[in-house]
Amino acid sequence: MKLSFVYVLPVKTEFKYAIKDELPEVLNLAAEFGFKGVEYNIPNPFEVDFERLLRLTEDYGLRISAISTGSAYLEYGLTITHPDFSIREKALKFMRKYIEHASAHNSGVVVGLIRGRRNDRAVEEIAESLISSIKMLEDHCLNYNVFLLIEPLNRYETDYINNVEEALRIVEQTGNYVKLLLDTFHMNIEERNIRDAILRAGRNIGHVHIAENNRLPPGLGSIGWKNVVHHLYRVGFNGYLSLEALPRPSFKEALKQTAETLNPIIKGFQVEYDHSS
Ligand SMILES: [Mn+2]
Repeated sequence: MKLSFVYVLPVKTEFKYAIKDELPEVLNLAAEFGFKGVEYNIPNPFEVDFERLLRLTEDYGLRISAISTGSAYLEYGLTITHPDFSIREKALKFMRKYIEHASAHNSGVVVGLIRGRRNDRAVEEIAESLISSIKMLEDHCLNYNVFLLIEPLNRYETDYINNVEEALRIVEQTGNYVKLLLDTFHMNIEERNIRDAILRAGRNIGHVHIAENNRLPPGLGSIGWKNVVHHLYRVGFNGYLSLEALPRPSFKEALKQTAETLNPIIKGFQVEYDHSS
């Protein structure tokens, strides 16, 4: 298992500005703390100088662990289940571009908020819409060797797919290019317990977001990280644990805090489970 962190690229800020000032410093620090990946949350995949981003990331010895898409929903209101077909088409166009970007390191594209909200629709109706949109992306995923990552989100953030069980139903009806993204913060709210949720998701886990029960970085809350890492290894997961926490007391401190909490735990289990490193 490897550490990663989510980095949200700015929407309206000059991209050059962000790259010049903050990002290299963050990448450098993360690499120093033993992180191996970075997950970019990209508001508009057509407006990002992706080649440059990729080169910069690789310059620091890091890989792109996933591409997250929540800001395309927050910024443009795009969803792949939107009742307005033209908006849905635009969201799918964004998804195809995200998939192309994610192919740089054969990682995954997150299907979180971009899957849309149920609102007054029946569950069956939105499920049908989501499944058909996902199937429209199947060829692109297979051609580019990229996964789609369905992320259950807690009830306060969405009214559709709140837990592992609901996400598994989508995987069952699509294919093995669709995996689960488990987020410890959301699991802590929605699952009976995190261990059982991990065991239930099993081989379908493609990516993991890590944060405490209070959204702080690991070590500043009450989640049992040894338990989490152990059960992820038990089901054969050997991918990224990607930090998605509040940047408190600061982004840099959050990276350090995460590394200090998780590096020893991962190392402890590596001898037993991780034969890839
Ligand atoms: Mn998440």
